Amino acid sequence: MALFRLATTRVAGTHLSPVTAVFVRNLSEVTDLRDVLTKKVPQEQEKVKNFRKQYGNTKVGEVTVDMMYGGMRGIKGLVTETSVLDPDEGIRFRGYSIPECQKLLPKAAGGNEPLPEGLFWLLVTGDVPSDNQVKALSKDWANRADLPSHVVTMLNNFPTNLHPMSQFSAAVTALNSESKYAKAYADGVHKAKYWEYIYEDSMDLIAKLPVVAATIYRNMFRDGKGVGAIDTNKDWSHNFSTMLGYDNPDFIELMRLYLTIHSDHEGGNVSAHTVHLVGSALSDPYLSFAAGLNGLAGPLHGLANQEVLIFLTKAAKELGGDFTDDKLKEFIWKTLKSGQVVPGYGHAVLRKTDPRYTCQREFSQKHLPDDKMFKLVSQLYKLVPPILMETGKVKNPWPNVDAHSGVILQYYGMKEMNYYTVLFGVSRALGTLASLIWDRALGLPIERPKSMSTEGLQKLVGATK
Ligand code: AMX
Repeated sequence: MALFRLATTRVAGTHLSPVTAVFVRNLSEVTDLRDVLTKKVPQEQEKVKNFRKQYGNTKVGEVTVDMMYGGMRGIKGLVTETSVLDPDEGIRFRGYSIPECQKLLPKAAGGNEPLPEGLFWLLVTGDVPSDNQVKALSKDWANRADLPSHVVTMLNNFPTNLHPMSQFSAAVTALNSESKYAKAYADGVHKAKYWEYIYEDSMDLIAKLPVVAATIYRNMFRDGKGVGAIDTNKDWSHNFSTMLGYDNPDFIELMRLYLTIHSDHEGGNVSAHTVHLVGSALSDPYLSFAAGLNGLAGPLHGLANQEVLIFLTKAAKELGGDFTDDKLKEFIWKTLKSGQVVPGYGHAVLRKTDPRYTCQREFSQKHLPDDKMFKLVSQLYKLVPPILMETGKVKNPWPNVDAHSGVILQYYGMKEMNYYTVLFGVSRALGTLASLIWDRALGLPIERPKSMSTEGLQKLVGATK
């Protein structure tokens, strides 16, 4: 259906346009993501309003005492539009599985992997974007990538023994000097307009993250002489790879895949939930995302990719290259008996092999089939699950995303394992910020679940002491 839209004067962002009449045939031809959202937001607001009016008091589940002590597993307590995680099937981004995204999302010229720009468009709008829409997004991000000088100075002054994730989160926090949302809030903007500023901040932040991340990498592991200029004709992952100092086209393809698959895993995981929670206090996207990064930096969450490489390196050292099944089994049992987890295995929701693991395995089978470390990862895939099952307590013995990513990065020369979670963080911005835009568009309130003391809970359930 043809639609006649009167573009209003932009209130946020750098590109203030005059009031102009724009003829738009359908949304698939609109290359400005904000224009698409401007059309979609009122429709979604209406949908949610009507749904809540009709079903607002309908019960969706029960809460047990164990759930309260058990990390709130299984409690349906959040609404996240961007993706849903099925325990058996894995993640679906706006309804699309990873193989479907690999097939449907636009690729770079000559490339096979999806561009993360396309995934972001999908997460924000629910629509698979066209090539032109993705190209426009690449350009938009490239044009927003500059860092303020105080953040560059800050990054250059960090001691090299400060973990890259701490540097990353601190720099993102300091970037909030650029927040258009914080400024608009201070100026008394109407709450109906919050999402527009959250959108602008999110776009700016996503654009700047690779520059921050690459600066950390260069400072810590290379000569620290800057990351070079952004090429506005290149995609986000290409520019990021170049800034990191990697120009192998296969590495760039890996980055496109990596930054796509690590982006989102519905709303309850630590990083996504944290960004949502902090954002609900109307903290700006820089502060909210930095908080999420601090959660991602935990070893049970995003730091697991670093932990996996430490685990593999330790195994290689202790076994002296003697990777017989028996020796490896012994090593796994030793790890478990010393009270440690096998990193890269298990999941709070998933109950099968993580499709994010599977697609990295397929990438490796194509690009590095003979790599020694890849073979070790494959051998562990065979050996770890039966052992974890034998413990009788691990609910999901299968590998997650982090079991695989490190060995591929090693193969291309990125051997600095304590840096890996930063890559995860760059990607995680796509999902968490797409959600944050919708949180404000839907006017979700400050988050405040009820907590109880053990005593209160005992009274509530009528427990005899
Ligand atoms: N190795 C050893 N023990 C494990 C285990 C593993 N990989 N996974 C689970 N367990 C243990 C738990 O520690 C728990 O032990 P406890 O009863 O003595 O406390 C028991 O099995 C039951 O746990 P669960 O219900 O199966 O898992 P969970 O939902 O509590 O935790 C997770 C999920 C991911 C934290 C856990 O599987 C784990 O620690 N895995 C290793 C770390 C890892 O790979 N994290 C990355 C996850 C993906 C991501 O967020 N990036």
